[in-house]
Amino acid sequence: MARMIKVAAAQMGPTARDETRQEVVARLLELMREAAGWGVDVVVYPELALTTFFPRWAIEDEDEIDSWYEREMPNAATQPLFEEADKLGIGFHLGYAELAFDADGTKHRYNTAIIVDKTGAITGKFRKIHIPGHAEVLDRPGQHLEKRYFEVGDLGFPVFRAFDSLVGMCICNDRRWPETWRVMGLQGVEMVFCGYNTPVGLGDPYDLDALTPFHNHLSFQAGCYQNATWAVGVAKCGTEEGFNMIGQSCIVAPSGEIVAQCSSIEDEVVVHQCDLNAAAEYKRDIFNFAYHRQPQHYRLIVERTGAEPPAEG
Ligand code: CDV
Repeated sequence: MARMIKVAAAQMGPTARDETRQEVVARLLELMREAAGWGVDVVVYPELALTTFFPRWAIEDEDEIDSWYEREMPNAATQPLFEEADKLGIGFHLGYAELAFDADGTKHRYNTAIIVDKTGAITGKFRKIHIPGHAEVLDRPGQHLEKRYFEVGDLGFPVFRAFDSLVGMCICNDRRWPETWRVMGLQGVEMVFCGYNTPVGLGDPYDLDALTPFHNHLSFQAGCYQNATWAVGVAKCGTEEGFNMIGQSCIVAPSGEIVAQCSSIEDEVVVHQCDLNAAAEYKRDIFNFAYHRQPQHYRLIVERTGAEPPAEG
């Protein structure tokens, strides 16, 4: 018997630096209502969905830096999203910059995503692990300064029971790393939500712009296939404050096939009805980890070939 979950990738076009949270939330509400009209169970928004991609700038003023982060979730600006989700009976996934404080007042900055259920309650939280880019400004046309603004997430890659399925999250650069998918795959993940802001044209000396769209889909398709899971990959894209970011938001099946994809670089919703049993079939057969995957053999390979892990640095 089919086990269905209907998902929407709610891609966002550019967000201006001076766009308020309220203005952004109005866009998110419109996307949510469109998804609800399609009878969707959960709508997936991008990484850092509430603001422009501020890590492209080297901001010095602490108060200004703090202004890009959310101190609590929900808060006054985002509360309407939670209320609309409850009213429409739709879940959502939202990426945002999070300011967290220890009991002693120590401040932490994370690139965070949450899962919200159909009653508007937060049921899962993830903090980005693979923080890309640099902390210091480089001599090149564009910057990607995430290391300046975010600590490495401290929650691992948990898998949650949500929407009658096992759901995991990763954020943007996390999707490029096989261990991201495998850690969730080992927990039986059936559906992965991943928002991204992927720039092109920064003038990186190893500029691979022409391959960036290919690597985006390659990461999702390989991760899904090798770990027998669905994924929803959602971009914030287009020309934002003069910088270009790829679109290509997609829904990917456990076969590795893209079953839905955005065609614009603007706000756009694509929908797919996903049969979780398609994931179960791959988990039962070719990617039956318990049956076929034997980590003790990997150790033997290292011992017999004398292979050493590469040196750090
Ligand atoms: N926001 C990101 O994590 N962006 C990275 C870029 C910098 C490579 C990405 O993986 O798309």
